Amino acid sequence: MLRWFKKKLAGDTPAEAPVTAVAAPTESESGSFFQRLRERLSKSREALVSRVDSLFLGRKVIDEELLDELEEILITADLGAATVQELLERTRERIKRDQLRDPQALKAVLKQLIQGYLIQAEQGAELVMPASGPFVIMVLGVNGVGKTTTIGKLAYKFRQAGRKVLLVAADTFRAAAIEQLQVWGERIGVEVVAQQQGADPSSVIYDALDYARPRDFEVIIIDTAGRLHTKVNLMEELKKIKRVMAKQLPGSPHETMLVLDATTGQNGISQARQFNEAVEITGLTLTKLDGTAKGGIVVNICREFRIPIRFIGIGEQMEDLRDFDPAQFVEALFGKNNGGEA
Ligand SMILES: Nc1nc2c(ncn2[C@@H]2O[C@H](COP(=O)(O)OP(=O)(O)OP(=O)(O)O)[C@@H](O)[C@H]2O)c(=O)[nH]1
Ligand SMILES: [Mg+2]
Repeated sequence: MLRWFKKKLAGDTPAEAPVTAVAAPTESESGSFFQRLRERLSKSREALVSRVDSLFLGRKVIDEELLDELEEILITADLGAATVQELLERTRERIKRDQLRDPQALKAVLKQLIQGYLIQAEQGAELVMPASGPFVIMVLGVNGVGKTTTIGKLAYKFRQAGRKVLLVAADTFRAAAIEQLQVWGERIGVEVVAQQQGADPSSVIYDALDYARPRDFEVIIIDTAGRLHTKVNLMEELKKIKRVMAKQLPGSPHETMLVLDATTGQNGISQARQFNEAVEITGLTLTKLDGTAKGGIVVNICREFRIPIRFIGIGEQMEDLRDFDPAQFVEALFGKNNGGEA
């Protein structure tokens, strides 16, 4: 849990050190934890792995026809055309090199290649914590993807870890956005800084950072609007917010987190591209992986952007935000029984 900041928040990491440590859950915790993840990913698993299984059932050889059908499954599972092409090319190389004949071996290769994409996106992307002062996370994404909910869940995680958290309601555009954050704040027991609807988001944030300074907040999470009058406005607004923050608290935001809704599939790719061009995204959260068959999008995103997925949302409850762990994710998709089995 809280893999990427646990150490620093526990106060035992040297300043400016990358944070990598994981607090390992107990065996029974990890068992039920993993089962829940598996359960929530069941639609994606059906769309990808169960279909691959039925394709391979009873087949003794790997031939072009089999590969064609595999291609179709991968495309349908939202891995994206370019990713699928590359995946198949690499698969063909492996078949040739290792002289693979057995479709089951092909499944293992597929799993390995997919995991490779997910791990690759994580490399060199460790979060460097500030030597002192609060850790500031700016959360963005188009409307309805789950920003505010993710912030609530994230704040809950930090609270569970005993951290002093401040939420900032910088979505001043949408009616009820401020109250929604306040409701989360109350539910979790964390403070929320807000002004009236229509206030300038940058000045809300400015005041919030001012407020936080003498009060020893350890984590500040900022909610932003998903929609303004135009998309250009939104991007310009976000750029401005970043500038204001960097000036007031050098180094912040320490994390610019884009939230993407997994159910929108390939659409998420173009959102990531646009936001990344405007404000340079440092981490992703993928929401609504429960109840969607489009989980393959995770692979596509990792291959396209090399921006680490920090968290995945697998439900609407407070506990339904998970650290994204490539090995665990692939296991939950491909695995038969529990964490240990392939
Ligand atoms: N099933 C499921 N629903 C989710 C998840 N994350 C968010 N939601 C739901 O998605 C809806 C929109 O979530 P919000 O957090 O309000 O989204 P937002 O990005 O803040 O939206 P705007 O403020 O309008 O831009 C809510 O009904 C959430 O409960 C998730 O991981 N799984
Ligand atoms: Mg919101």
